[in-house]
Amino acid sequence: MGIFSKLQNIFRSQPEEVDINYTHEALSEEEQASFLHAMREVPQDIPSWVGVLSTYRPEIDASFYGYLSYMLEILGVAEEEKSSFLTTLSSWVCEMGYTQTSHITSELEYRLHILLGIEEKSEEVSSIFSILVEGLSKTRSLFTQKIHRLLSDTDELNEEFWEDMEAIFLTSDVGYDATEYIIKELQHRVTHKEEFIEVLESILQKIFMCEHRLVLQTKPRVIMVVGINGAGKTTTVAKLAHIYASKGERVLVVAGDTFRAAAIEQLEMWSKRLGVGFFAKSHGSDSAAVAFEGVGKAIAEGYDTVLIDTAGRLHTKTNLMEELSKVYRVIKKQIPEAPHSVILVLDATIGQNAITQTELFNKACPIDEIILTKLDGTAKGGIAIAVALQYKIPITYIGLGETIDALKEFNPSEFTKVLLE
Ligand SMILES: Nc1nc2c(ncn2[C@@H]2O[C@H](COP(=O)(O)OP(=O)(O)O)[C@@H](O)[C@H]2O)c(=O)[nH]1
Ligand SMILES: [Mg+2]
Repeated sequence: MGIFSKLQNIFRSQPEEVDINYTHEALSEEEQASFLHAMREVPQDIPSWVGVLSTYRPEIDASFYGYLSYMLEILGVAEEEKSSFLTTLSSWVCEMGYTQTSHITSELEYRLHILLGIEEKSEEVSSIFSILVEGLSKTRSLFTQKIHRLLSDTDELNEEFWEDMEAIFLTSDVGYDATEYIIKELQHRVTHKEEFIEVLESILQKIFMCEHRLVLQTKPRVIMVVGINGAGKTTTVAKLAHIYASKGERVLVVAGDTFRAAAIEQLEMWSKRLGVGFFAKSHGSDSAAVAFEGVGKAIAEGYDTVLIDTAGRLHTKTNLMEELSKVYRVIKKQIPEAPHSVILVLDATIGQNAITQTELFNKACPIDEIILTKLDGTAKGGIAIAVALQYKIPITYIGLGETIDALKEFNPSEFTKVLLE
């Protein structure tokens, strides 16, 4: 069925009764009408429909399936397809232990794309620059607009101006130390407000240009990904696997988060989808052993790149940091100069906590790169500045969404330009 007839279905007068397992708590007529109305109001695409569903049912309960079933009905999905879709989805949700709709939106969208046979539209915004602009819109709206407003309201660069400017930096999560440093530099170098943006741009660019540690690259290249639970490690491993695989490399992903059974499955699902190698042991096994054997497999089977996902929390009383440094050490037993890179994944929405986390993880195993995730969902992109300045660790990529291609190489001058535009 084409998209056109699906749209027609949306606009047809009244849908028939939905009666499958999950809808025994049938929606009332009012509920149906209101949902149908909401579906009609939004742009007619999968992410928007899933958005409506998630507004109506933020929690995955029986009634969530009722609404989802009704949504599929509206979209004209045949009865049999619909019930098999709901059965597989609900057993996946159960296995993964998800309870919030927001946690499954990207998976749900992916499955709906397949079910409805609609092409993914992720390529629509082709230029990286425009993706950046879009992804960083929340950060920019706060940070940049405030700076520009203050500049236009100011005649002379007096004490009051600098205090107001400092407040803008602090509320954008640039952090106290970084703010102090930047303001001092600015006071030193800016004499007319016309030069302000240009000077700030050059200060920020310099902050972002940290030296990369140079490591002799043998094959396989071993990359270890660390960070707290929910930071976006597993997703980032998948995104990186996608980047390397698209360059024609043979990639192996290793499920080192043995704490959550769901984490292993999540990675396995990504590996299947991306067609990259996958290595895991059972849930609860020693993550250092998983890393050791994973790297062994990569050597034996001639992989180009190994990406090792790790836990962000442990079920035993063992200290997470000890566990990570053990993983780090056993990798070296396989290849002395590995891991070639330890990547710390930081959720940009956590603001100043990122500093504490960097400190902590850096003690467990020296961090070579930082990837900032969820910059699409925060007004606190200033944390990038704080982390880069404080630790001199390069930010190499930024996460701008949940889809597989929403990981962009971090380019200091581009990032600064977008931030200050
Ligand atoms: N909006 C947004 N969500 C992200 C990004 N990266 C990861 N996520 C989401 O954050 C949640 C946690 O990610 P996950 O990879 O499981 O985190 P982990 O516990 O560190 O492995 C998931 O719902 C991801 O889809 C990003 O760049 N932007
Ligand atoms: Mg994970």
